[in-house]
Amino acid sequence: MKLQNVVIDDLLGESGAPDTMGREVRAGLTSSPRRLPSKYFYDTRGSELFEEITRLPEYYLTRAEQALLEASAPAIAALTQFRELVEPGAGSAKKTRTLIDAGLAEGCLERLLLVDVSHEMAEQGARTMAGGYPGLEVHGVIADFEADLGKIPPADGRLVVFLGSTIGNFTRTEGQALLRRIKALAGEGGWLLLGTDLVKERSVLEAAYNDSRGVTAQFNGNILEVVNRHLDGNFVTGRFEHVAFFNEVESRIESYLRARSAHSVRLGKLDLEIDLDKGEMIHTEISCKYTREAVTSLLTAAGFGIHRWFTDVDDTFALSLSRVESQEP
Ligand code: AVJ
Repeated sequence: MKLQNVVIDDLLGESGAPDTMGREVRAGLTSSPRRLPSKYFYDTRGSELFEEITRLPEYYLTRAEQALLEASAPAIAALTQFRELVEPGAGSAKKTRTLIDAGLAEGCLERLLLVDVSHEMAEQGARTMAGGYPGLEVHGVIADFEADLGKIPPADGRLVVFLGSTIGNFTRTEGQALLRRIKALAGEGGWLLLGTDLVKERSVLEAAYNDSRGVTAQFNGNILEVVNRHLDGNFVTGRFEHVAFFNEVESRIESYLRARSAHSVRLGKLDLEIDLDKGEMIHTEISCKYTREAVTSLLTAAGFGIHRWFTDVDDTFALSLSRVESQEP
């Protein structure tokens, strides 16, 4: 089917260059403690495993956020009158659809801008949406939201959505920098809908990252397969154990891969060999958990002002709707 309402652009810059991953992996694996950038979880298999995680009984985040979206989308559309919906990062179509339907019902929405680092996700996502919503103008952009957001032309009337507690994968400093780039994308008077997981009982948080079926463990281990494939490595996933716990001081889940025994790993493309001790951990992810004050402070520091705070009766998860207050850096 030939669609008339879709345009795809590739803006992927430096960060897409083949040696970027090599540089980042070398730096991470030779530092102490060793670490791997969590963005490398998401190859095709990793994205499938994450989808599976969202359906696990222990992983409450996605369901809690979806329920909040369904309850708040009409109010968000009525308040913001958004003409363009912008979604950086791989968003599940379900979330986006809830907001699109509300924007169309309100009569304000005209345009959809989907940004993804993966060529297939951006193109496929945009085409699916264009087919499903023939009245919408759909723009798919291939870009890394950590590096290329500044290349997307500005526009008025934007609502940028950054959902799924993806912001939680960044430290406060990184998160603030990312929110400032999102602010530039949102434009003067633009809006941001941010999804954040909230601090709660340790047992609930830890269960969400240590599911009984071991899907999260597979998801964590998959990062080694990604590294192997791209950098000609010989990591053996079975030689590592999944470790995830709540660090209360930092208010975040920290995930690691722990070597079950001492062994060496070689990355051919990097001409790098690392010697791991028994029990040595490779840090793979942080998933920050917020209080309302922490979200407010993060948004304020980035130049946004909170207009609405949507949460469930148990304070499981929050959606905050905020507006660009100042484009000053
Ligand atoms: C998609 C990044 C929000 O941190 O909760 C799920 C990824 N990691 N289980 C999260 C994830 C382990 C997830 N984010």
